[in-house]
Amino acid sequence: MAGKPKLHYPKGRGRMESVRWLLAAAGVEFEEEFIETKEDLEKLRSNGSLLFQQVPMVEIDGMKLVQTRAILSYIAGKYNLYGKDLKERAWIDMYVEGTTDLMGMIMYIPFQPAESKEKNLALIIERAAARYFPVYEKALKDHGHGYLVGNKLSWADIHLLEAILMTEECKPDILSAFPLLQAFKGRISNIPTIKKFLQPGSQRKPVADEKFIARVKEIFDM
Ligand code: GSN
Repeated sequence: MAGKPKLHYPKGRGRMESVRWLLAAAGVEFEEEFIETKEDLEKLRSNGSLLFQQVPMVEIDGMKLVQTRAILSYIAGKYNLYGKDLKERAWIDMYVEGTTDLMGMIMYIPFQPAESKEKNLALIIERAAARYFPVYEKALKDHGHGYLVGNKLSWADIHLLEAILMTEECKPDILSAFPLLQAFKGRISNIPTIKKFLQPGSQRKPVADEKFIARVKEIFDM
């Protein structure tokens, strides 16, 4: 029996948070080795653990996986969250790329100059409300199974819930015009593994604070 996956990343959300979400939703226990300093990162680089000298990196099944998308699709495939055929997989990929784009915009806000933050936040809210959430609302309406793809939980649903909660941190009433997304949020949040991850004390990470941003800038020479 292989050991638990081990996640290598700073102690905050960033690109690793979706990996934490996916493992937690799949009911997989995982360990985390936090990169606290530049030296911690250098150590991983110099011992050949990072294919492109970057993190996230996840040790799983004897591999040292990098590239967030590759890590996530391996986990989704392994834990049966990646559709039943190529067509379902393509839909999951499209939905996941949409939520990745939305979450990517949110993730970069703290790293942007103060003067552009307000404008960028307004753009995120506009994009969520006009470009992304209408697509997921319609998908739930047309599909009618309560999930985005197929008739069971997939990576797309888990990623969408993560994106909804992140967007609500920017604008708490963002779902007011999306009744099916509201119901989806309630339903998916109540899946036992996800419910557990949403409770205090889980491995879910909080919104980045000033201290974390400063540390990340130091570690990655930003
Ligand atoms: O998606 C991925 O995992 C890669 N395409 C990008 C990974 C990446 O940019 N990692 C950053 C830290 S996490 N932040 O966004 C990184 O390791 N930066 C240091 C570097 O030398 O690029």
